[in-house]
Amino acid sequence: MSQAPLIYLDGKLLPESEAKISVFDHGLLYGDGVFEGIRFYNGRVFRLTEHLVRLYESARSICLTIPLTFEELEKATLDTVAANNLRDGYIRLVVTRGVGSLGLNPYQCPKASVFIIAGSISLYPAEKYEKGLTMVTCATRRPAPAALSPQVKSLNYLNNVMAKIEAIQGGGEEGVMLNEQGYVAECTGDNLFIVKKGKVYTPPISAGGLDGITRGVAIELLTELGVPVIESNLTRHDIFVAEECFLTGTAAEVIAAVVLDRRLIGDGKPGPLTQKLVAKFKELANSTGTPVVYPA
Ligand code: PXG
Repeated sequence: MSQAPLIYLDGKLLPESEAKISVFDHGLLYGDGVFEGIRFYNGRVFRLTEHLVRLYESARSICLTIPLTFEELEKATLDTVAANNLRDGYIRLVVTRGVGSLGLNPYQCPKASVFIIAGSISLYPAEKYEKGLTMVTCATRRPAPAALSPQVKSLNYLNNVMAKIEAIQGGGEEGVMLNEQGYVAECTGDNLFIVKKGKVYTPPISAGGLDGITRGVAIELLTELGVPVIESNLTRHDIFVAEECFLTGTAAEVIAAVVLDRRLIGDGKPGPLTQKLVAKFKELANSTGTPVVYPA
């Protein structure tokens, strides 16, 4: 990128130095808002419609009105990528509750704010994509759905941040998060899968993980490969005795996980099915998606 990035903020494309949110925005004061992380490859935005549908659903769930139609927001997203002349990268689309008073009542925030950043993200070091991730089981549990639905991709990520701290302090890159019952829910920003005897297992969404879009893509691709995918409750035991383990997420894409709590998973190397899936995912991501229209 040659010039300073342009950020979409409430209808305008602004240089980063001018793209500012008020200290009275409830997105900051209370984590009151929703977001999406979206990738684009080769000038096309991957699964854009699915991400926008999830954003509107998250917003609806917290009674937040996004002040743009679906089509307007889709256009703003594509225009932001085009304005930055990026072919491959990452979009952070954020809707905050907007400016209000010092008091958590969201009904005192007259208008939500929308901002869109198009840039890049690298979640794990490049060598981890070759060798696989080290995971640590976190003592921090995923919140019960009755506390806050895990399907709301809200601006309050402290639960995940605390789990990530535990993972890093424990010598790993990623943390396995359990639900209140002790079943695996997901990782701090990724969904988890294991391979055993030619079948793939992943926790059901009801276990407390986000219904990840990359998770859905992985299930589609595995089904195409003729590999059965079974949604079932998993415990740490299931990961310890698995032949392979991999994680999926927009930022992570598809990545092998080879260690849990200092124990090797399988032979401690990315497994053959994981590698096949990584290749299929790259192929799909680089050849499909909503095209960005770049300025001539
Ligand atoms: N679980 C959680 C809690 C997430 O936040 C996923 C699963 C995977 O979902 P998708 O739809 O992306 O396959 C996520 C999404 C980051 C980052 O900055 C994390 C995500 C997305 C974008 C950026 O770490 N996680």
